Amino acid sequence: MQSKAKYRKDYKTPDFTVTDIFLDFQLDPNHTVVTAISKFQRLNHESTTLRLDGHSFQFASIKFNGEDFTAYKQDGEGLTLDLSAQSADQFELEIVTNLVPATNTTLQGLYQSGEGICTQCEAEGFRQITYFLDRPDVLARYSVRITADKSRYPFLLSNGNRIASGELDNDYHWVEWQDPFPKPSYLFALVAGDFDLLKDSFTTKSGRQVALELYVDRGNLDRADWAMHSLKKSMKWDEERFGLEYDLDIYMIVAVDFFNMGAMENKGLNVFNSKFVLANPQTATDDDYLSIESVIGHEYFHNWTGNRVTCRDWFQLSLKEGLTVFRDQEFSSDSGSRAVNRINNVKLLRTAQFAEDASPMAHPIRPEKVMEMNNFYTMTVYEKGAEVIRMMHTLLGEKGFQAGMKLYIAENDGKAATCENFVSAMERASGVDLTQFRRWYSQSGTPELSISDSYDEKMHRYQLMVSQMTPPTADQMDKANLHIPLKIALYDQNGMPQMLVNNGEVVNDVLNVTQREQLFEFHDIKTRPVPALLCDFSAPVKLDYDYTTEQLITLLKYAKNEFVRWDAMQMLFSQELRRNLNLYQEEQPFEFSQEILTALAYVLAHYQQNIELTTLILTLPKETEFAETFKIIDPEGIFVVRDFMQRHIAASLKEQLLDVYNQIRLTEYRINTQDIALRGLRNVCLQYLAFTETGNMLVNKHYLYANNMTDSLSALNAAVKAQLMCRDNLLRDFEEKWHQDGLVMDKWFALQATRPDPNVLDIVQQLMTHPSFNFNNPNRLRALVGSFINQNPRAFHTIDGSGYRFLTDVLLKLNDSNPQVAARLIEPLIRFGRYDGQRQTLMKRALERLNEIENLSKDLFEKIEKALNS
Ligand code: B3K
Ligand code: ZN
Repeated sequence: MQSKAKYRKDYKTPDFTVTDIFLDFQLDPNHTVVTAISKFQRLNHESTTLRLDGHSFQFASIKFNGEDFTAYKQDGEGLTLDLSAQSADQFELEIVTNLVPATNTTLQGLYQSGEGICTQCEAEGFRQITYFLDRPDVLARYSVRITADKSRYPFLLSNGNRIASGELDNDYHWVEWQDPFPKPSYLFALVAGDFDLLKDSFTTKSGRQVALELYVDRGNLDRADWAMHSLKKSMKWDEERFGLEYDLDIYMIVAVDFFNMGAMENKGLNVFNSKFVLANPQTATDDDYLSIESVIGHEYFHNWTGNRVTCRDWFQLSLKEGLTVFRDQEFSSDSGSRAVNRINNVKLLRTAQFAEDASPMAHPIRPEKVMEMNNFYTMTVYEKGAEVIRMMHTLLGEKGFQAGMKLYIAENDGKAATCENFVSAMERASGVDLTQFRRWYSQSGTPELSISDSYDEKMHRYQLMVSQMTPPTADQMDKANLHIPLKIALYDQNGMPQMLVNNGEVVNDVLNVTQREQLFEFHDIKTRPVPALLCDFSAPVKLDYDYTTEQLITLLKYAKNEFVRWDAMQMLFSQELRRNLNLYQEEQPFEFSQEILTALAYVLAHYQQNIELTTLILTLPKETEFAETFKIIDPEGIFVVRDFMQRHIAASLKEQLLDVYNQIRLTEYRINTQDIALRGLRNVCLQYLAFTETGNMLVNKHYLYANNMTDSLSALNAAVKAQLMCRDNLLRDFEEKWHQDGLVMDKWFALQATRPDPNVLDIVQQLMTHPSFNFNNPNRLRALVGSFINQNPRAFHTIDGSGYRFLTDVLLKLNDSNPQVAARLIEPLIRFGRYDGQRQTLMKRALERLNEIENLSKDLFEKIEKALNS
């Protein structure tokens, strides 16, 4: 299907809208009948044709004001109604469609998940349910009536309030729902099934009682508490920090096993990937607990930023996603350690988002051109989008920002808004000029800041010369100067921060970089300072400043700012890797700087001052993190050098690592910041110790004594990565214990897929026939195939091309069953520009093979076309 691209500049307000819709579902997995009765309103009085979106169903009939209607044309993507004979501006359409949820493997529209039935409508899935004005600027009031077999589907859910229900013959029953808030079709949801239900309630700050209902598969009630706890915490936090209160009397969350992404914020009825709901100490790791809290928060926060104020068109997606990611990041930072959260978000941005900017899919956070909207739920729209919001927060301060939020919501509540509406509210509420700042919305690519400095000993004057440049991207050649907030600090040789003074006046630590080249001057600086640049990653840019090892070690040891300390270590690791990669390519022996080892030993010795930070500093960047610092990536070389670094650190610091490992003793498993931090540090020590002589014994014991998934998995990971003797036994034990639990087995599949063994691809292929594997379940697929292609770069990029052929075979199959997941998995293949000629040729050949198939989905087509034309 070669459908056309849409452009942001072509936006037109709709000629018609729908004010009310009544949906009747006669639910059955093999034959569902949907009757949609909508009240239409003509907005453009000249218009005589009504175009409705719709596809992938059996269309039965259409009535206009109760009469059979035949003046329409049907095509693969919709229905065009000829209304030239109809003069009324208000009319009713009744449309009947037939669906087969059981065979809908796309997991969009209405589909079967396990024994239940559910929907996923964002972005354009509602058109797989009925013909409709399936665009976010058409807001209607929904009433929904669901009829189904009662024993199979005792729970029938939809958005809003449950207003009526009844029993029918043959053990059928029905329920009617009404959502008082007008909403776009992408927020519609329906769920039917048999569940265990966890009930609770929340009293809002104005004293309203909200019923909270969490639906999980039968038998999973013991894994539901954390999600419920997180929901209540989110509701409270949004009231306290943003002054935003929940609006309906009920909030429901349903966990399903078959889901294309993380979760969906449907009004009053969130549908979640069970991965982001279910947790108990035996099945979930500390990281799982934290991501559940963050995703539950994210979807809840959408109720205001997304649902009450929605997007005018899909080009504005970052309006709700960037802002809501910013809000969930703040939620996590207020709950745990701000620095740790910041570091983890920056890691993600620097690897995944920077890589996207450097790929054929580069786009601004507000894209200009889209073929398949599902392809734009990206790192750029979400994560860079959140960085853009964060920069506004930095420029305006919390007070100015909250004033902007208040104004934005007051002006746009109940409406479909644009990114411009948001920026304009921020600007008017704070008085800060954001004219140049707006370019972040239209310019793609990762800006580069080159900084040099000079110090005048006599004058006690320090200067920073800052220049900015954004290299061209696949989508956009010419780049303009951006408004970049650059946060800095100046340390003296003893690590004391210096006051920033210019001509006797204290200046802000956030410098406004707005020109191609700019000079910043500081006075009364007594000795040559060590600059900490881009503190807290104050802008999503790459920094180029020629740090010496000594300067970085000073920052690592003494900087007040935790982020700066971590970032200094990242740069030290990078320098070390780069140096050794050159040696590797020249076939020279490796070297490891003694100064860096001493610095690491210093950090480890002071771990009690900041346990979490110690863990993060000690953690060697992943291969993919290192890879992103190169224009042309050598996957084999990076693996070999990183492996050397890991073994060298382990061997040099083994006594100290073992000491810390032994000092940390936790008996009971508790999920709180302190214990998570201690487990984290103990486990990072274990990962290194696995590479020493006592590794096998320690890891084996760690696994045996583990009373929680964090520790079990950490041992298993160490055994696999260090290829220990105990590995096969442990893997087998884990499999025997958990083979019936898909979510837990995902951890095992992911570990198998990231084995350093030379025959890992054979193992992965074997595992695709494992009884716990299911090709149609995106979680399983992401765990096994996704981990192999994204987290095992050396194996995926094997020079014989076997990794590429394997992925192509998977994509050929997925193209038919689930194009959305296929388009996610194709990403590493379209990024061939980052590899040597031989790999490039093989990767392109794989893409050409895909390009030749007849029914290529537009999800894959859009990406392949961009890649091959780049
Ligand atoms: N809004 C959904 C994502 C929908 C993705 C559609 N392909 C979840 C979220 O961002 O909260
Ligand atoms: Zn979201």
